[in-house]
This record gives sequence, C-alpha cells and structure tokens, in this order.
Amino acid sequence: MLSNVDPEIATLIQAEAARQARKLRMIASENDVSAAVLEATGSVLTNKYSEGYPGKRYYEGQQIIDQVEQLAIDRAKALFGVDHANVQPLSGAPANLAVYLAFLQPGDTVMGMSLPMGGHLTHGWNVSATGKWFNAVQYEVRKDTGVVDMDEVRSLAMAERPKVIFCGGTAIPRTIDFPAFASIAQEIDAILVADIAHIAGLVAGGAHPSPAGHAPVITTTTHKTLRGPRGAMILCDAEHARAIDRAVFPGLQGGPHDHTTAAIAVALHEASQPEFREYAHTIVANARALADALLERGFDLVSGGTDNHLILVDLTSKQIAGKPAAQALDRAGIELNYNAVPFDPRKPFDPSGIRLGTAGITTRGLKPSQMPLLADWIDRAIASADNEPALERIAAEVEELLGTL
Ligand code: DSN
Repeated sequence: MLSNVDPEIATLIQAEAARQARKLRMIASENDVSAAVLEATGSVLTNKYSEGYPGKRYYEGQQIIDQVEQLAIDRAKALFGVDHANVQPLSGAPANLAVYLAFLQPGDTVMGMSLPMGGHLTHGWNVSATGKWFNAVQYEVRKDTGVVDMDEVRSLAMAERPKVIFCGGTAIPRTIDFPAFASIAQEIDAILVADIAHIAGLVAGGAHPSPAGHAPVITTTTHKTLRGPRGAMILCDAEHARAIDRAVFPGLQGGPHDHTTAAIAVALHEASQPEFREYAHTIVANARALADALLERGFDLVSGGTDNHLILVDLTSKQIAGKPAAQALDRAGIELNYNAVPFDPRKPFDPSGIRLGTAGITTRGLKPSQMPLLADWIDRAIASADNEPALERIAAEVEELLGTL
C-alpha cells in the first residue's frame, strides 16, 4: 500500500483528490478520467519496455504488449476514420515535433497560428525549438472579429510557401475550417497538419467537424476533451505512415509508455460508445450556455462566444487583469487559467484574459441550465477579487452544488 510505503506522497495524492472534488475544474485542457482509464494507467504495464512497433520490437516479452498497442491503434483508426495511427508520442509537443522530423529539414518554412492568437508553442512560436530551428510564419485572428480570416491565411501561404501548415491550437473558441485549410495547403503543395488536441473528444463525439479526409496528418493529445490519460497520437493517411512512425521511433523516442497506451485504448473504447456522443454535445451546450450567461453579465468574449468547449474572456473592460482574476476565482472554488487574448497589450505572464473550458464540469454532471449560476459566481468573484469573505462564500456554494452531483 502506498500509504505504508510513502505516507507523505499518499497524503498528498489524497489531498489532491479532495481538492479536485471540491473545485469547479474549468481548465480547458483538463478533464476527469474514468476509473477504468485510471486503473489501466496504474497497471503493471508500467514495468515493460517495448521499443519498436507491434510485431517488430527490440525487446522480448511483447506477447501481451503487442496486443495492447494493436488494440489502441485499431480503435484510433476506427474512431477517427483514418488509415494509420501512431499511439506512442509521449505528449502533444513531442507529437508535433515528430511532424517536423518527418517532413521538414531545419530552416524549412512552416506556418501555424501564433501563440497569443490561440495557437500552440509547437506551431512555430519563437521561444519553441519549432520557432528557433525552422522558418516559422504565423497567422493571426482578425482584430475586429477575433476569428481567423481564411483569405489572410491564403495570402500568407502564397507569399511564404510553407512545406507544412498547422491548424488548431490551444485557445480557439470557434470551429476550425478544415476544408478551407486543406484547399490552401493543396494550392501550394504543403502538408496540412490538424492539431486537434483540444477538440479530439468533440470530433470523436460528432460535436465538431472532423479533419479526416482534409488533413493528411492529425495530431492530438489524449487527455483533454477525449478524456484519456496524459498522452498523444498521430493519425495519418497511408502515404505518410512510414515517415511518421520513423519520426516517433527511433527519431525522437525510445520505449513507449505501455501503461499509457493501454489507457488510451480504454479511452478510445469509451469514446466510441453512444453515451460519449451525448457527452461531447453536452460539453458544447454547456459552453454555449455559459458564454451567453457571461455576455449577459457584460463580459467581453473573444470572437463573441464559442462553438466548442472553450471560452476566452478579455477582462480589460472589467478593470482587472487575467492573473488576479484567475487567483480570486481559484479561491472561490473555480479553477481556470489566465491567458493572453489576441493583440494583448499585457505580457504573457500577466495577460488580460482568462480561459475556461467545460469538458471537466460536464464530466462532473453539470448541465446547461446550471450555467447561469456559474456565470453569476464568476461575475461575483471577479467583482470581489479583494474580498476574502465574499470569495469564501462562493467557494462554499460551489462545494455545496458539487456535493449534490
Ligand atoms: N496544455 C495545453 C493547454 O493548456 O491548452 C497547452 O500546451
């Protein structure tokens, strides 16, 4: 028993479980996994080393592991409708790095959405290896709409002729137009990579259009809306399968984390069930209801609302920055992250916005009818950021609601 061997860590894990239970967990990249996913993650598969791929390993004793990984691969292919799946990348950033290794040489041109506009570090942002070692060109959102303008993306692509185009990101509240990105990529013979880390569960559940058939390469983490363990996958067409597999192993990694692979397989099984479709649609319904309720309370939402699980709030008009707001909300029992907003005049470590997601609270069982109450708590907490008793009162109300679920 952990509590006998290492009571300090056991106590901390228990404390974290209790903390998670009493909070409205609204970090857009987090979720609550099922007991089945947790059990697979904590299994004896963590004892195994299995460099290589099913049927072609560099270590013995793969009789069971090969079946586990093949199941994960087959389930990923079936769920997302793709030719090939690599389930070994250790997380989202390594998955995207594998794309660079597969298709680019250092100095080649890559195009992605800039980080402060909602993209990801690994889509060519300047502090990332992808921005330092490659010629990264970055598209933005329009200042007046907060949404990507596909004509601007096309003009930039025509001028810069990147070999790889990334679409997707970490703070995009609107539907990603995969067919439009695909037609731009086709025009300049670039490879389109759809990074669906945030929306993979919505895609699997039919609550966001799928990039399959538009993007020949798709990367995703497995732990956000998809509700699996901390891991990642690269899905692709048959033409790019060999390059992707060689880039992941031996290009970037040694042995895969087999316990994670098993848990990914479990999450993919769960995501293929009819209940998951309902879950994915409820995530979006919750986000829309929350966005409406926040708008009614005078909040300024980037792009004016949401089509998915994510809401990006610019707090400038509320005369508070993102960080003190996020810290006050945390004390009020509502956990989220401070986030840059497009064209943010403030610095990334002290930006103007907050980012909220509804995947976790939907797993907890919250419904659209409860979103006005959440918006009210958010509004009250932000208005009372320096008022500890007021924040404590909200935290007590949050705990009471969560106790009824
Ligand atoms: N972890 C991702 C997110 O929070 O969206 C960024 O890497």
